[in-house]
Amino acid sequence: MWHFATLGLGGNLGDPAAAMAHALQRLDEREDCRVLDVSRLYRTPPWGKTDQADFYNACAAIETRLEPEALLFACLDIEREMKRVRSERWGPRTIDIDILTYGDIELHVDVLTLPHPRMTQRAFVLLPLADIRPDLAVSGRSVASWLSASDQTGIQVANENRAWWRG
Ligand code: PH2
Ligand code: MG
Ligand code: MG
Repeated sequence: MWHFATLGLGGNLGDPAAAMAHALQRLDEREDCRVLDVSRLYRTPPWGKTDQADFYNACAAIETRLEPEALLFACLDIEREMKRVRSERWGPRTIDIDILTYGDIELHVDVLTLPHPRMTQRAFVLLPLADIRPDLAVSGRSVASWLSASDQTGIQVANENRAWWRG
């Protein structure tokens, strides 16, 4: 049984675009995950903790046979394998892979909350997600509708070729 999910990727240390591309390729290589669509690549001002380098962000739509927690662990495995560096919450990191939505599941367990609890406020998530799934319903509104209510100040397209992540 294949399930539809969306992912948010980001990073602001080292070569984040290369790290995100590598992470998406690793997921796509798995026999239980298929990358369907990837957004454009964005350069975004840091959110939460503002005295750090700009981030690169993107979103992906995938199909997976993994259950939500197993998908999370697959993402964390890729982060670990890439020797993710993270110093503090909301601080600089080489790679971050977050599950944004999984089907229309609402889940609250210690390791994972779905939909991602802050995604409806963050333009650095909504803008790339609207590239690929503007009509996706999240917490009662479409991605496009959440996006129109969000603050997109300072966000730039860094690569408009949607194949940026392919090797
Ligand atoms: N991720 C964070 C904290 N702040 N800011 C931007 N622009 N992009 C991110 O991906 C990001 C952030 C924690 O995951
Ligand atoms: Mg995150
Ligand atoms: Mg994360």
